[in-house]
Amino acid sequence: MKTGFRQLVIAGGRPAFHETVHVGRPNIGNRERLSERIDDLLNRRWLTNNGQYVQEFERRVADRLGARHVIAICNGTVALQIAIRELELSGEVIVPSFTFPATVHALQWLGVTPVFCDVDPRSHTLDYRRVEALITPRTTGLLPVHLWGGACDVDELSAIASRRNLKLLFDAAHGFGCAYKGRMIGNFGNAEVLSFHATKVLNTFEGGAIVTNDDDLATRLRLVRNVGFRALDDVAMLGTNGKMTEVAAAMGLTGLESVDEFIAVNREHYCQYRQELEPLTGVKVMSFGADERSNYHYVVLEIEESRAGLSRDDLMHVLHLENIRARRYFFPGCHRIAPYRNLYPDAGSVLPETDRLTRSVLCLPTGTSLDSNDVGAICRIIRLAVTHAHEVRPLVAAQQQLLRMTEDGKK
Ligand code: T4K
Repeated sequence: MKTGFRQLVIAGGRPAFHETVHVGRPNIGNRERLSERIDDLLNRRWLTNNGQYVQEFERRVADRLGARHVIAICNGTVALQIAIRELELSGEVIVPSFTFPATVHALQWLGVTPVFCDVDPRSHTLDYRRVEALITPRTTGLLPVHLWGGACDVDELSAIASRRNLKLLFDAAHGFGCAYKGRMIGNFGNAEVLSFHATKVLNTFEGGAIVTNDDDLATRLRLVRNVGFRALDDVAMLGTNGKMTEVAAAMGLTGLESVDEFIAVNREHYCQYRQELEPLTGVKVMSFGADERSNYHYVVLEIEESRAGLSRDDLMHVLHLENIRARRYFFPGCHRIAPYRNLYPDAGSVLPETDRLTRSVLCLPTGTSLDSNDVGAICRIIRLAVTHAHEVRPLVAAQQQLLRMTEDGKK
């Protein structure tokens, strides 16, 4: 247990963790149940193409969300692409830059121009107050992102979409098990897209789903997912292969049986982080709104450099030395990555909040692979780093300079 500054690796100590601690290690449910399901699907020799586990998974997710249709897809990115296409989004779509690149890539992939909008400082989600100024005659929709286990300003965004006759697609990759004003995420807009990637609260190894209460849309989505096939030798429309496999659905069904425990563990870790880090100046654990029910998927720190005495990147450096792989999602912001930084070089001028967050946000490890001792150890390291910020900063700067010189020497 680290009790003094000199025990930190940055000051010459030994790493707190022998094995790397990650932000998003997979939550794994009952292995025996999973093995039984895998044996069963192997025995039946039915591995994909809308098999019985996929159908059961879709039913169970729909029941949990109280939604009419859940269309399971091979991953969240392809689910976004299929939904964007079937909602006939074209021209321009308003989207945050403060998101995982997949959100924006899905638009660009289909030839739709992403128009970056700034985010709300509290929720980090699309700032509805800035949306209308970005609407042009070419705008066909909004693509807000429910982030971290919180929700967007759903009511305001829905009102804008209906007033301006725009489609509304939510990226709900982080949103499984969350609710907004008592209604489960999955039920808003024209459709919502979930991710079941390995790092998500509920995982299917890789996976995703489109959730909608629109019957016609759901019918088309099912056809598109299956290369447009309506029946044997009968292709009804242009499609792609977005099918979820049976083994993925087996993992999802098994995870669903334990997902409330996963969320409970996340919540405990979140509360512990908040309690232990609250006294620190310039360090804030992001909170969720009173209207929301969270899955506490991500623990998000905001470091205010001028008050904390050290930057987000200084703190990340300290944590990485301790084998704690804290992540600076979504650095540097989509508007600063390829191809957008060249396509839209001026986008940053209207994204001050996004730029602030990409400099100040740090995601901390959580999930069922950690226990409260691990969380306590991480908090102690953060506390030692912040309370000794004036000593940490020059040490980080010196190490980084050494690293740069070594790298230059290699060139
Ligand atoms: N929209 C949003 C808002 C999203 O956040 C995402 C994905 C999407 C759309 C697209 O959905 P998918 O197409 O992915 O279904 C990770 C995830 O790969 C990605 O799914 C997620 N968002 C994003 C926020 O995080 P990376 O590049 O940080 O992944 P990676 O490989 O560094 O994994 C994160 C941590 O988890 C690592 O520190 C290692 C650990 N890990 C990872 C895997 C895969 C494990 O311990 N075991 C594993 O099996 O993107």
